[in-house]
Amino acid sequence: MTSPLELLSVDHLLSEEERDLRDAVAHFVDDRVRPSIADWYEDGLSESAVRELALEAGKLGLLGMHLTGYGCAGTNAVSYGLACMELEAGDSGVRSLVSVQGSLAMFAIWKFGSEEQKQHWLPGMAAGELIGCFGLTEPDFGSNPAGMRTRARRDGDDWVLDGTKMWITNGSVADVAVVWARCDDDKVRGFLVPAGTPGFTAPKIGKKLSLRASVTSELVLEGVRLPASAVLPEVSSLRGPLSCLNEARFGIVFGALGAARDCLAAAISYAQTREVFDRPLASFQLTQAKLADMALELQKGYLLALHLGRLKDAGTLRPEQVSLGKLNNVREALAIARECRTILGANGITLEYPVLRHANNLESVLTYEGTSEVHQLVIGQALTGQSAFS
Ligand code: TGC
Ligand code: FAD
Repeated sequence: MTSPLELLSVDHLLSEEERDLRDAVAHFVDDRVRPSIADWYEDGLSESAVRELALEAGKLGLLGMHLTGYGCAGTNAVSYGLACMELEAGDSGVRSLVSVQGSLAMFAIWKFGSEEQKQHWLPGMAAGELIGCFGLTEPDFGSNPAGMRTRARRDGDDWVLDGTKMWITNGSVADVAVVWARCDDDKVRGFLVPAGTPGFTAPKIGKKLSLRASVTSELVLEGVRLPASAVLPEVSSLRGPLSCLNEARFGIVFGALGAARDCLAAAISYAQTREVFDRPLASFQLTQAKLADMALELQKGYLLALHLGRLKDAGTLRPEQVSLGKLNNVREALAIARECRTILGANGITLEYPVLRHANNLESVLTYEGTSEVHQLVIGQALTGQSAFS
């Protein structure tokens, strides 16, 4: 039998170093995520578990791993993608922790921060001793962050922030929040808001049916006074947060395939042992057709991800290409997870198997980091030259 991701021998396109790193992350997921994930999902991941996971991910060099300096591992983009794939094979929530820390919070500081800000925050964040979050979305402005109502006004040398951010991964756990706000001059700037700053609270969002092994929060800013040194000096437009999104979306292009692969492996294994009409479910043509189509989409997605990774490493990856990858791979991963669920019948709805957990998670992944519709419109703009957004 051939494993679903080896049908096309795509692994031959990886270097030995990339394969080694991928295998190390897979071991971490086997040891630290798989044994506990059903409980984390059922109970909701605790804040102390987030801290433990962050420390372990830091030890493995996974946080900000594709960044250089300041304690970051400085791997290539493909290695970062492969790590995301293995983490998300465990759970999308675990991959989210690493994405938000490395590609959003750390990348924002690394790319747009002052030298002092980088020295202050990045080494601790790379080690997982300090956790960051990224506050762009607001209750009324998700797909259209340009409409944000969070305001930063100058008061002498200080800045004063007011507003609310919504759906912020790790908001209640974070030691520092990167908050994007519109300023008096109508420009969008990023601010580093340390936890515990007066006027800043981060209540946890409950009753989630997806991404349950991840902490999601609101950020409330009421007259939050920050020194001049809190602003990220190197960007003053939406290009700032949108550049960070490119990084995280790239990780998701690989990550979603990990969730899909885990579902497919579970479905193949289940179909071999489950007897229906006195024969293994795997021996029926309809089942094999489902498995073949899913394996095909998985391989195509992997080739796409790898191609985008090589473009990123060559420094030529464009945002609309990331959109192609995120749109296709998340959409197909969700379709695969749902199809695998059918193969498991009633067992497929339990946490004894990973498939519905992955499918539920992928509903969030389909929405965050740009919904499928947003990515269709980004691609549409590249094809036609016409923006559907304005
Ligand atoms: P637009 O007028 O086109 O551009 C404004 C400025 O931004 C620049 N830009 C980009 N820069 C880098 N990368 C990109 N992908 C960029 N897209 C645009 C652009 O050049 C311009 O720069 P400048 O210097 O001239 O000012 O922007 P728009 O307002 O029309 O919006 C375009 C749109 C809709 C595509 C954008 O707003 C968008 O991507 N919306 C989706 C929002 C989103 O994805 N939010 C995600 C929040 S974070 C999150 O979900 C974390 S989930 C947790 C996890 O990852 O696990
Ligand atoms: P809306 O923008 O209201 O969209 C609703 C529907 O309208 C969608 O189907 C959308 O595609 C569609 N739509 C929007 N515009 C158009 C259009 N022009 N044409 C056609 N259809 C359109 N955000 C952060 O900033 N930081 C985080 O850490 C973070 N973590 C998250 C974690 C989770 C678990 C979730 C679920 C979300 C998270 N988000 C985070 C927020 C996420 O980025 C937003 O939910 C996402 O950008 C969509 O925004 P929205 O939910 O407001 O949907």
